[in-house]
Amino acid sequence: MKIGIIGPAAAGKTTLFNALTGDAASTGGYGAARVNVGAAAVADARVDALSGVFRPKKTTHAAVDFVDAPGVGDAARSAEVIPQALEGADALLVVVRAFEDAGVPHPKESIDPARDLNDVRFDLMLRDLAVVERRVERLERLVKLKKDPAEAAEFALLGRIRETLEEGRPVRSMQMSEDEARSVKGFGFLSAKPLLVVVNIGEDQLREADAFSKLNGETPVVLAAKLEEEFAQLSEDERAEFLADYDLESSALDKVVQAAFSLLDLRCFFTVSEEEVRAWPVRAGTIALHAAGTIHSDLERGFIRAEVLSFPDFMAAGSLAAARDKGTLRLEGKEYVVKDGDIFHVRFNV
Ligand SMILES: Nc1nc2c(ncn2[C@@H]2O[C@H](COP(=O)(O)OP(=O)(O)OP(=O)(O)O)[C@@H](O)[C@H]2O)c(=O)[nH]1
Ligand SMILES: [Mg+2]
Repeated sequence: MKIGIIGPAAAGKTTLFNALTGDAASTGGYGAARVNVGAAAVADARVDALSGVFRPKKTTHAAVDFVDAPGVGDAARSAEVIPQALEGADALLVVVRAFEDAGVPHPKESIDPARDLNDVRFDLMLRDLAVVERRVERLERLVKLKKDPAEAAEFALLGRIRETLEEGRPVRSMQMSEDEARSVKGFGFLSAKPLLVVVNIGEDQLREADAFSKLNGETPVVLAAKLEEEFAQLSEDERAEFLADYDLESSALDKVVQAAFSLLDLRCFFTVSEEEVRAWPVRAGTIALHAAGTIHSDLERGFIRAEVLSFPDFMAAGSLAAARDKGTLRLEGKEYVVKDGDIFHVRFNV
């Protein structure tokens, strides 16, 4: 799963990226058309508990990939670099700035997160409109010449998309059939992607964080990216003291990752052994056959059955053998819909 970080210049995108991924990409280089890529582990106490039981050589938490794009706003850059970096993203994370700092000039020379969020939404739609128009122009001639039904259908769909965008609504607000949704995916429309909003506050605003709990109809995650960046660089021992200093209960980074997870409607299943305990994120509604395929294509090809056990049932039994004896370990077929927290073992034959 990949999330693109976007927002106005100097909003703190790279700072948040560093905090999330534990990287140290250089911040403050406004205007640099540099794209950073990194991963954040998804904290999950269940994985830690399973790891405690199996004591595996390796423990792998689910991960979310983040792509840190340069600031939107500069027309030339937003037309080229940003879409390329973001087209493959499953969702977009918009960082808007609430922190005041005279040393960090805002491109619009005033601090207004609601305005900035609207600007970003607008930029995304504008860019999609340009994509639609280029494609429509090419198709218009083809449709007249060849009368190909697939092209005619695409032409009609693009017409609807154009209308939606011209009315100021994002592509994701449209009702679409499965086929239409698939073809829209191919265009990489940015306003079709789910949007997660982060308001970046200054450390002096921690007490006023509630003021941003609603922003233009969105429910953003409010955090101080610079503090989170510092926090991410600390050792376990130093962290508690750091949180106490700022009167914080916990880092907000988990909230960002959790919000991304629920935005994309992801569930985690687990595989367990002495070799590795691992969490696998899949979309809600994923069937056992496809879950097997995310582990390895051989498991999907040669799928026979899956042994499935819920995390609480496993912990209650204490071991796989005990769960089998108690009858809480079940056999499921290809069509079984994987649930969050399932422990999963595929029987296969290739
Ligand atoms: N005071 C203060 N400064 C911050 C905060 N967050 C980020 N900054 C600073 O703002 C500057 C810009 O931060 P970046 O993370 O580089 O911003 P960006 O959105 O990646 O900027 P571009 O990539 O140029 O669009 C850096 O000097 C950061 O240290 C904050 O919460 N408070
Ligand atoms: Mg940056």
